[in-house]
Amino acid sequence: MASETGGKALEALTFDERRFPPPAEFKAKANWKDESVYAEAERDLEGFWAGHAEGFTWSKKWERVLDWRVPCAKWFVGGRTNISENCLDRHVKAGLGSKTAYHWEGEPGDTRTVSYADLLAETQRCANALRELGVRTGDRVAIYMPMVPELPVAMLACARIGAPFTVVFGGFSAEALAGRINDSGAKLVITADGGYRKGNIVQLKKNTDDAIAQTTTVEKVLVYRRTKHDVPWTSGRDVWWHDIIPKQKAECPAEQLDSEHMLYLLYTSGTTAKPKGIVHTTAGYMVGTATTHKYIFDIKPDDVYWCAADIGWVTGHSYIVFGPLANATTSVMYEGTPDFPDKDRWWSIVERYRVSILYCAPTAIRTFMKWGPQYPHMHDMRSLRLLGSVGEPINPEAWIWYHETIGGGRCPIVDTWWMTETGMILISPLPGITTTKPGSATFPFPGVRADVVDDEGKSVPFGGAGYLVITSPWPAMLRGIYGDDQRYRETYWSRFPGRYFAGDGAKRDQGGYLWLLGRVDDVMKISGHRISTTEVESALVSHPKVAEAAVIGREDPITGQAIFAFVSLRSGNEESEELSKELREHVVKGIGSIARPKTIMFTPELPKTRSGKIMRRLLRDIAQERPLGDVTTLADASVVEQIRTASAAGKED
Ligand code: 7RM
Repeated sequence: MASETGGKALEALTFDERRFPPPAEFKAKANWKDESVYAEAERDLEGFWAGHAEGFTWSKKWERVLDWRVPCAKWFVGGRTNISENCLDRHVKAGLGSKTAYHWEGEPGDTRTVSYADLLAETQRCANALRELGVRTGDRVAIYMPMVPELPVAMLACARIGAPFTVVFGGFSAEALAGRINDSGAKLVITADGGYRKGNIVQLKKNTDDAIAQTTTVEKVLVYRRTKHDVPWTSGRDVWWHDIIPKQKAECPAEQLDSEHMLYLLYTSGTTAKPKGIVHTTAGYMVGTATTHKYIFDIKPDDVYWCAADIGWVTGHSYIVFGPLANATTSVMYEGTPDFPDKDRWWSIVERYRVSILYCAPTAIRTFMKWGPQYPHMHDMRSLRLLGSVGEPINPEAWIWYHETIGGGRCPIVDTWWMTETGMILISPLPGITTTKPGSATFPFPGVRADVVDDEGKSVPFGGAGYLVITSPWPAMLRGIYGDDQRYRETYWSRFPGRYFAGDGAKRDQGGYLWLLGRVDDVMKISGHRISTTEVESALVSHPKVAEAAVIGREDPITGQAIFAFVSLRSGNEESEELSKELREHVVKGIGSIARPKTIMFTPELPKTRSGKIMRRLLRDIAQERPLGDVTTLADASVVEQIRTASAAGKED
């Protein structure tokens, strides 16, 4: 144990009472080492962000930094720029063409090294091909691809011609893809024959075909060949990547776009069954992701940075693609799972590429803890100098394990809080400045303002808990929900007028440190993936044998939360193991494998209040086998007994 605060005296402290100041050697070289940066940003928030925007290439400089009419923000108003140009051309022009952008590794073990010059050439060819396929500025493109370099290429090519894209995670089902194509009105889908996952092939092309059968807007399908297995083909509509891309010119000047031009849509779960298309625009997103990436991860020219998320989630958009490329970073990109072919795959990658910065989710860390330290210990991981965490609260025990076993006790940990909607990290330590506390995301990034408020919206004094709100606009903030302005206003801006309501509970300790406590709404976090209870419920009740369903997230030691579904059947149907399996697969078909319920409990009735509201608190208590709280508002008290009996009968898998 090598933390500066380490030593015998501290061993008596519980995990979360320990303090980790930045190691002196780290601080000495840190991009930010002086805490005056907080006060400076606070003095002139717009000036602070404008300062960070200066370094980018603009074909027309902005006239005003911010136009804020609650809840509509415009950043760098009047400016014209292109994020693809800023991520690629700018660096190649500066002489970095031969620098590696991605060390890519496929799950089967194949590897590719992609330089900035390669990425620029391929992006320009792809952009020209998109145009040949009829895509114009403003047209939407859906991207449903495995983790191959052609995925960032596709995103950068869309950005280059100003075609907003929506990346759909490869683990989502055909149904889920269809919903996103329909909502966005995409006219092109970019996909692959398949992708590798745990040694199996994910049927991306087949799912795409099944999805398109439920849509009307798609004109062409561009297909990258990854797995080389036979796939269904619609001639006239489907086009192979290798037939159209190589013949394109490797020059395609970047379209100069308004700062507020829509860059992408990313669908995320809210409290209803229909995912929201979160709108992100160009310039503010670029400045926000690049700046947070540079200072939170302390990026240096020779770093090898690895964000182990999937690009299908916002973490991959902001911190595998746009943030790192904007900073000319060398990244590792890995296609597959951590246990293929064996449980040391990640650590083998860290060793072989000399990874210096690793960014991943607590659920991964807890999985590695469960597998045991022998796997990281098989490899030389002394190249690591900084670790990051994202996606859910990290429990202090996992934090300490990460620090000791992965970081060798020498690497600061940045616990980064943010959301699909925020586009960029908003709350995080600065590794050369902040003394961290395991389990706390610490403080808002400079230029970001947050508060913890009570039900009335009053700021909670230090030491108290409440709801997290963001009190000033930030550059990468969402600009709306695609096609649903009303829902945008209601979801984020109506609970505490003028302030952004994140949907997370938070505690602020006496030192002002923020501790995120998880969602306060019906959104679950399963292995860091955001899924709404209503979404799973509606998938369940779409099964002909299901009368009613109630879904809750039950605490889980590895995945944070696990999906627990209470199901009552239509009369005439028998509960059985088989039906339970069938229902699970039904949910997978409707949403994707990430939403497969871990437990299905059949119950004759669901507990409801007299007004007919399902009592979720009670269901949570039952699922977690806690003593039941107040049941006096129940319409039918015998229901609890019935569920208890069902639960005693052991209907879990
Ligand atoms: C990046 C991402 C957002 C929700 C958010 C939180 C939870 C994310 C942390 C965290 C505690 C963290 N986007 N969350 N990061 N909770 N500490 N460091 O996850 O849109 O998919 O989810 O994730 O509840 O509201 S997301």
